[in-house]
Amino acid sequence: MRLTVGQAVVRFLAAQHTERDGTEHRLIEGWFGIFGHGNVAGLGQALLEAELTEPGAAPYRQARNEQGMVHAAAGFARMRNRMSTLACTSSIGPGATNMVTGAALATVNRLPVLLLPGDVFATRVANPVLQELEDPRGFDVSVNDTLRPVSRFYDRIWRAQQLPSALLGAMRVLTDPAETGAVTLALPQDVQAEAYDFPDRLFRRRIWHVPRTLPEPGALARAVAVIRGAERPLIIAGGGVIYSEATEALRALAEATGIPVAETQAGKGSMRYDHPLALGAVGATGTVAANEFARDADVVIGIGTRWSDFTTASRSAFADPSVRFVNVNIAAFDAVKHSGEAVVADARAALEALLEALTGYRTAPAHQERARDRSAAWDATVERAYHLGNQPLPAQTEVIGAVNDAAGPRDVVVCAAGSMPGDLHKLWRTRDPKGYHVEYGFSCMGYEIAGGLGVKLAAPDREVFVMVGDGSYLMMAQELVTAVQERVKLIVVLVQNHGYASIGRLSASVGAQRFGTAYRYRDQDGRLGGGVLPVDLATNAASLGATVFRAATVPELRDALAKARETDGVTVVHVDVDPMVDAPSSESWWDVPVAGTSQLETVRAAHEQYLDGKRGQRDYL
Ligand SMILES: Cc1ncc(C[n+]2csc(CCOP(=O)(O)OP(=O)(O)O)c2C)c(N)n1
Ligand SMILES: [Mg+2]
Repeated sequence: MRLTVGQAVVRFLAAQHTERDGTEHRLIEGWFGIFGHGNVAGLGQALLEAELTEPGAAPYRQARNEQGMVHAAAGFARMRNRMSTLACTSSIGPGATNMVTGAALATVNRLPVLLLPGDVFATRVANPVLQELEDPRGFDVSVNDTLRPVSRFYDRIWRAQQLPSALLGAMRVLTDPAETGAVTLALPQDVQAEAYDFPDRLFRRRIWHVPRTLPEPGALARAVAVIRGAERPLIIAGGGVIYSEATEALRALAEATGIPVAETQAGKGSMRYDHPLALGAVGATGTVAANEFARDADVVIGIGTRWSDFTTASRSAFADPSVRFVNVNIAAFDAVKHSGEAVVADARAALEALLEALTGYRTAPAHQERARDRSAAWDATVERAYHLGNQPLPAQTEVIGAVNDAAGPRDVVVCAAGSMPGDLHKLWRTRDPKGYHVEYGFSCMGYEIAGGLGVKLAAPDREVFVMVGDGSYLMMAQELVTAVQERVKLIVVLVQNHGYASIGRLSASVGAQRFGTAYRYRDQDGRLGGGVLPVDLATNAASLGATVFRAATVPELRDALAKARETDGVTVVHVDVDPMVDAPSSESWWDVPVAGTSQLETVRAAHEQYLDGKRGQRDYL
């Protein structure tokens, strides 16, 4: 079949599917793209042709920023448990490098996204082309090489003949649960437009089977032996539980064995918040309940977690000197962490195998009663935080409470950076495995709205509440326009506290006096300590086409959220909060090194405290 490389890519991707448990999905459900000379005549032309001749085969959407479109694809893929994603095409140069942050986010979070940046001429007949960075050391280097370290698969198609093997290699990585992340195929702009006789077989319908890899019997037996010897075991559920649709299997195992469950950021929602064995969030942004169980645990069973520093409280959370780990993970890389008994397997398959192999094992009733007791006590803490009655401005925890009350059981909360992810991790009452979507692998300011757009595209039947701070909003709000254009319904809760409250708090904790973290005018003394800036983000959102409600009090906020539910399109609910009111403490720690010497007393005091914290840090070897 004679096609351009661009046309071949579009046709090939439309024929790719995934399958798990007998259900098929389209792998690439659609496209985002921003056109420039690097892709307008190649993929741009091909997408037009597809839209005109085969509607639905390759639905195309505009974006406003290439980073934003990759975030949307990542949000989409996460919402679909990695069975489907979106393709993103960019021009060359800045269009391509704008995708680097999005690619890193996807790879850190192990979310499949397919990136198709344009690239410089393969023929080099007129180089340097516009936006080409010339490297005197070699002409095969381009800015797209910056995507290489943040991609799990990267190839550049210098010749049309290379396309079939590159496409097949890309699909394998996209659909492999252990390897997935950003996948990049760089497409030189002349090659994109070049016609070539591709074999028809390339375009046949293909199904990529996503395996439920079974645990190796020896590994399972070793893990079971460790668990059977445990008196105070704790399960830590990570994102793998949710991606593998293993939440029912997890509940069954917890109930059969009486092992309580704590959750990472990506794993939140693995258990309903009100299950008697659910301890909620663990680690630096955890609940006091989960952190108490973590401190005492003799065996910690991680399922689908990569043990980030937030989860382990920088390796201080698990304090029993002889604590042992069991790690169920599809990626061997994660399964061997903390010298754990490694069970390299699909989470659901492993949980089902553990359920059978642990027959007869049960924790002491006191262990289960303590779990019920501590999680009930934490929920009372949450209830108080939801209804603080702070004056004159509401506390952020009250905003979270109002949004939680406004959200139905299946609705989704989306967030990524600032002080809200930690507060949500502790306080959000999750009732559905897909109801909590906080990107905290990369914690990327600017993910919120773009990612929320992807979430809503993936789950149009759920209400999506995007919670975004003023700092993140100012970094990337432009995909609001994409949502307006596509008539996507989004409810954005814009939490204004005039600066980086989270980093202000962190700065104070390292003795750095909130330096450079508030949005303030420069004062007479030359420092950023003047008045609050006259920034009106509600008007900004309205100017982008959103319906805007301003809420000054919690009752007004609740009212605005109810109205937002009834409003089509994009709604932004703007609320001012008091940045100085903290969420309830996690009674935990996070390792952020403090200056070892300073003329400032605040720093010297913080350093003493830091050394104190370091004493609780372990190596889990
Ligand atoms: C792209 C990016 N740059 C910097 C940071 C570091 N950072 C984390 S939170 C934060 C401030 C976020 O401000 P805002 O959205 O207003 O939330 P708040 O802290 O006020 O709750 C910064 C600068 C980041 N996470 N991402
Ligand atoms: Mg802020």
